Amino acid sequence: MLTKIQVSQIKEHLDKAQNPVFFFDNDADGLCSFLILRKFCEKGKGVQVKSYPSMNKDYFRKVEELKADYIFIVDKPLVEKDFFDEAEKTNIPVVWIDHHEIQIEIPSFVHYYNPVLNKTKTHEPVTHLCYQISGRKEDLWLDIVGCTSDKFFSENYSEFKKLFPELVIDTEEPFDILYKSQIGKVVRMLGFALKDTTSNVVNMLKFMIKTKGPYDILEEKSENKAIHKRFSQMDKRYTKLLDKAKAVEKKSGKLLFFQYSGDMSISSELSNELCYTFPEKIMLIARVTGPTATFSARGKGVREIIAKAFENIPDSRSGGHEDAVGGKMKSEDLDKFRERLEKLI
Ligand SMILES: [Mn+2]
Repeated sequence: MLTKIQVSQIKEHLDKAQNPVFFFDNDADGLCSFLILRKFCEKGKGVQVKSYPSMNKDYFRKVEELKADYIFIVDKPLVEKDFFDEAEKTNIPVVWIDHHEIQIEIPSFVHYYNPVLNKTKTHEPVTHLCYQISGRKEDLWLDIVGCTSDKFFSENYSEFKKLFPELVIDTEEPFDILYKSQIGKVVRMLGFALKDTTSNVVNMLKFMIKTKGPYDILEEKSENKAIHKRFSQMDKRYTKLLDKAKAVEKKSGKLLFFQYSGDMSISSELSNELCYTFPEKIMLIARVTGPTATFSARGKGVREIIAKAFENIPDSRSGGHEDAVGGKMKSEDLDKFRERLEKLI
């Protein structure tokens, strides 16, 4: 949690801002963080950050385009130094709220908030922090959505359950909520909606700012037609790939190695669900796009395993948490990489 002082400082920043821009990480935790702050202060625009792993300096153009007087960054673990240099040069205050382990030096002019730095070190999703800041009970559902997306069980779940008993299931396991409940479906719908075309995302954000509860998304109406359409399209392709991967699993040992191609990047969603279904296995889901392969890996101690398997594989990169990483490499090295993994596991 944030301290009382931190909460009041962030509120002060929101108050001072006339036209803030909110940069958010491209997942439901990032989105809900933005929405909670936006609904609270009732001003400003949201911009999804698609560059990975760090937010690059090109995003500063958005600040100029929107004539923003305040920059908020939520749930993004890395920001390029050049971006900050621009902000400092133009004297625009930056407020950065995050919950990842700190990987870079944070410029002194940036107002940085991360419960990892507090006396009692915690990692709760940024959505949860934003909900703590706003304290708006009507946004409780967004707290549940953002937390579930980041595999975190919010202590507000029982309160939400009382309000929407038909949307939840009886569990404290975020993955159960994600795959088996209606509020979990909202999380998955928003995750896919963020992968839609830029103009559809812009419309989705406009729509989401006006929403009052989960039924605004679950019940199809003219304003959310695109979200529903995207979900049914992607969910179909997703389920097909998931079934294929499950068939591969039957023939696999400790490692489930699955690769696919296509313009739809859903490796992280696939590896999460496979990891949920086969918790004792190591998952490696790779998407091949021409000369490059991106991948998502899950399983106990997988970060270290990947780092070892990457020795002698040129132009390979990976990063993330102990049990969940993403990365990329040359497609031509995939077979070699797989062999090394088999040996290591
Ligand atoms: Mn997050």
